[in-house]
Amino acid sequence: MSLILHHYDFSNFAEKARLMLGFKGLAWQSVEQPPILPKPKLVPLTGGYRRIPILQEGADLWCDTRLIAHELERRVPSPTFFPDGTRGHGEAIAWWAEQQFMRPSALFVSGINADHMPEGLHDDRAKLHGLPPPSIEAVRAAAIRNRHLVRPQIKWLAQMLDDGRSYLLGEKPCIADFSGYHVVWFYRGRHIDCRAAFDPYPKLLAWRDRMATIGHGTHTEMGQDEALAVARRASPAAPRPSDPQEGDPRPGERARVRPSDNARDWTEGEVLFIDADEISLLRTDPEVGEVAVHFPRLGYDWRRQR
Ligand SMILES: N[C@@H](CCC(=O)N[C@@H](CS)C(=O)NCC(=O)O)C(=O)O
Repeated sequence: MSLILHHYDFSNFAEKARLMLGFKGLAWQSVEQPPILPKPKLVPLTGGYRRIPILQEGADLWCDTRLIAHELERRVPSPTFFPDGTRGHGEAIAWWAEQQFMRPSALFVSGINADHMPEGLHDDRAKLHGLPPPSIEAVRAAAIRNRHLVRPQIKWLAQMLDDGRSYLLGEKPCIADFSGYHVVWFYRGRHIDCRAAFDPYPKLLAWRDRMATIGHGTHTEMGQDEALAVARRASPAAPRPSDPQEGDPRPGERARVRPSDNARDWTEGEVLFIDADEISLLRTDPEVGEVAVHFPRLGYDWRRQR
């Protein structure tokens, strides 16, 4: 297994992936990608998909940390992200954390740090969500509005730990912990640190520190060109048997996929694998040849390509 993670330091979703790799005790190769477009050494691999992190092995690319979690689980079942009795709760809490708790947290932290974020980041993120470039005043004002959206959600997270349990759903970490943790992690280490938001909740702080000790596993640096060369030298792995759902495109048909939350750019290709949880497209790029790009179904749209 030779896993490559495309990421950048301050990406919280990347922090989730790094911690998941650490939890599974994996060694991986680290490819640093830019936090804003253009991403000329990433897009040849994924087509239109530009988000971070991406997991690569040879000529296979997994988009989205939900799918990355399942892929890592398939390879290294123990320790599991889904201890007995936690699966439904774990996935649902993860979905809440990443779909409801994350965006106001990002707007709050970036708003507080409006004057100190990397050049071009506010414009890039607005564009990512289909919005015009915001004024610095609008970014600052968003902090205040979103403070009121994050407060009750921080409290929910703290309340999950009220009875003294070590992790959100018991004595072992599960997928909910990884998904809640990276949102909390995002509050740290900016020009203006926002971690004081958690100060009223000592059990939450102890949980956060417990999660941090999982670490990132062992990794070595790899250049962007080398990752492209790895893909070029390899062929996509043989897919598992597909299980198309009603109305789904069949393997061999052409389709396109993109995140369903305002993302503009589609990844296009031939369906290689499809079931209720995943859709994989085979695409050919002049720089890397044939690659398989894997997406989760939840949170992503697809269309048939005529
Ligand atoms: N649902 C995705 C979300 C990934 C995501 O939004 N990542 C952010 C960075 S934390 C991103 O890529 N933002 C745009 C960019 O970096 O170009 C996942 O779980 O991987």
